[in-house]
Amino acid sequence: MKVQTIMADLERKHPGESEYLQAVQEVLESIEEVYNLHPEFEKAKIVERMVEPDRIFTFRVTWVDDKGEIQTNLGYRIQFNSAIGPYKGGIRFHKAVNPSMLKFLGFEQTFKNALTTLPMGGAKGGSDFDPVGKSDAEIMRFCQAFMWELWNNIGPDTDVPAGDVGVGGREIGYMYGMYKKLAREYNTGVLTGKGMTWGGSLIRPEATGFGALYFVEHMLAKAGKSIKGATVAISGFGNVAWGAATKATELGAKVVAISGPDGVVYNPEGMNKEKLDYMLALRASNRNIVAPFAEKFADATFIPGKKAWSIKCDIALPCAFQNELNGDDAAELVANGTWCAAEVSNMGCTPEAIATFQGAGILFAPGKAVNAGGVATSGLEMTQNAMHISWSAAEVDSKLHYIMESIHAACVKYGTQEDGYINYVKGANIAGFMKVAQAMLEQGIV
Ligand code: 2IT
Repeated sequence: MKVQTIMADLERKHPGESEYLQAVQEVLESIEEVYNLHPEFEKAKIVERMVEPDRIFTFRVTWVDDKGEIQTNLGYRIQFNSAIGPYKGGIRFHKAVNPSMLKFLGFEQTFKNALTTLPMGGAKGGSDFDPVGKSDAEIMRFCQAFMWELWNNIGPDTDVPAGDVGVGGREIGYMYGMYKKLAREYNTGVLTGKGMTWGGSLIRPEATGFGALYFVEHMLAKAGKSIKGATVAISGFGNVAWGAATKATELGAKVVAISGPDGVVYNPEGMNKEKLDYMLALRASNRNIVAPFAEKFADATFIPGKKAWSIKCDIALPCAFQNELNGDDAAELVANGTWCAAEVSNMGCTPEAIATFQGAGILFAPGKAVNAGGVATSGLEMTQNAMHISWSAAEVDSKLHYIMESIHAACVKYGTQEDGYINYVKGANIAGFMKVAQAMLEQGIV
């Protein structure tokens, strides 16, 4: 396998799909060496088959807004790879959603899910529907219209969607309600991230952020460092940012920044319960601005137009969107003394940013390892649904701990370089790839 040849072919077939091509290139560069040691992979054309989704559903979603006007959006579900389990992955509602974005996310999801130790394939879905400023009734009508199209292509053993950017517990509720009506079955396992009274799992809302911090703890311990007393800059202020901020604070770190599309909140005193609760209220307000945080808390300052990476910190945690931390941001962080960066968002860092962090020899770990606790806990939700039981929060949390520890160990196993530096990007990509490739090989040409 030659990365350049495969990439040239993909660029020709999928011109302009920049996020998708970026995600594929990163994985191929990581695995090239190992792959070429396995002629059986080459013979079965594993890479050529793995880079293309199994199938893509594209559909029109028409709904009526509060003014009585008819709105039309595009909906997608990308079933990427089912070698190790049913398709599994979130649904993103964001105005910039397009096939390239969802293909990158579905591709990443395949390897991430393989890392979780659980049997889940990779998928992603979403819509260019923009939830910002929409009323609750509009959100409900949109979710219902979206599910009306999707319901027949998903199922507890087929494809199990969940939340992502713009899709939280409320949206999953509206989608599940419509699914149940159309399917005429109480198939709780068809979606994850459900409410606690109807099949949801304790700890799922916290899992992505908590799991990320468990991973960071392992990474720091391996490097002989501790999170206690460290300053942490977090981008975003949604569910994932909230989970990360909550656990970081609990572990004794000081969260000195959160951010939104409007700018960054500098929060030198760190978080407390009231501030963490307010983050959730701010997100639920659906306005997508973080500035009100600094109006409410006198010790915090809002800096318009700036990113979280302009704030001096020990640990940087991108928790918002892909490519939100670029090469210049990474250089600024390194110059300000940052010694650890972990992607909590999917592909939160550009390739230039990753090269800058790794070049500076600081700790860096990729989203598909760091944020895998979210989908892993979705997997635990599926297990509970299949068994018709609910585990306690302590039980789910202990399983999440074990999973994050396993993912960290897999990264170390495959990513430790001769000079001792742990290349977590390479480690995560190789570990995820080997599992999926082996399964594809054993299942023949399908
Ligand atoms: O990116 C992700 O891993 C998610 N949005 C969660 C997917 C899931 O199925 O829980």
